[in-house]
Amino acid sequence: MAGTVVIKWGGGLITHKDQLCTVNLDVIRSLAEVCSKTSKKLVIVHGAGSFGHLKAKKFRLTEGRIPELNQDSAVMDVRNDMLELNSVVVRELRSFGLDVQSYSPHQWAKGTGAEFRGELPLHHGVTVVYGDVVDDEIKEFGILSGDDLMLRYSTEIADVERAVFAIGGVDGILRVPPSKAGPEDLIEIWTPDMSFEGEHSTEIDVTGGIGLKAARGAMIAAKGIDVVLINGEIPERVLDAIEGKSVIGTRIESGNC
Ligand code: IP8
Repeated sequence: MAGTVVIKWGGGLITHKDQLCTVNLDVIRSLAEVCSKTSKKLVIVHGAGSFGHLKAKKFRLTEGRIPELNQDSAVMDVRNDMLELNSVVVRELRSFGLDVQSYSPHQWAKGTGAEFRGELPLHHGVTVVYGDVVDDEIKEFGILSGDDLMLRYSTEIADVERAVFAIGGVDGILRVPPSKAGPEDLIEIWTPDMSFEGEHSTEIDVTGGIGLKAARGAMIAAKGIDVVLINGEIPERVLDAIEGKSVIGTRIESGNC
């Protein structure tokens, strides 16, 4: 039987990141089509992009409850916005005939970061989860990143063959910021002792951008799971990465840590 591949659809890939709650439907459709072409069992983790980060940033939701801010409606809004993005992802996957079940983290996960609590839900077909606003025992609520879901799914469920991070706009981890990079700046094999100058739009992102992906990727690789980071805008690369074929992108290794 085919093994499982855990794949992240980055939020910057599937949404227009600077326009509030705007999906990139062409990309979602092309990713959904790719997913219908593999016999691997899939767990899809999608990011938030403009459906999560902008409002979460404005109302400082990563910090948890701040009494002087009125955050309750923002918590509800971001959860609802994420449900809307998730419904597009699920609809497009189903339109290619896939048997999909999605599980909203605010209903089953508690706490944020790599150590969040909750039993990982799994469907016998395609499982979908996503970065979300979750309850937190200390902060009351917080932002659980899809990158932490990637870590836990890739290392805790059975038969995982590899983890794939599909991101937007770049071919992998680059030595210099994307705006200054040429093809020679792609890091083909990355280990945590290597530095890179990823562009992280802290004015938009509330989670860790490419740095968090690299860090979580290394933690996954440390458990013996192959990890690759690829440009999700190129469908052939996404399929090759899922199938474990050689592909343009960055392989993440754990190094000596
Ligand atoms: O885009 C963030 O998830 P990520 C989730 O996977 C929210 O880091 C709601 C901002």
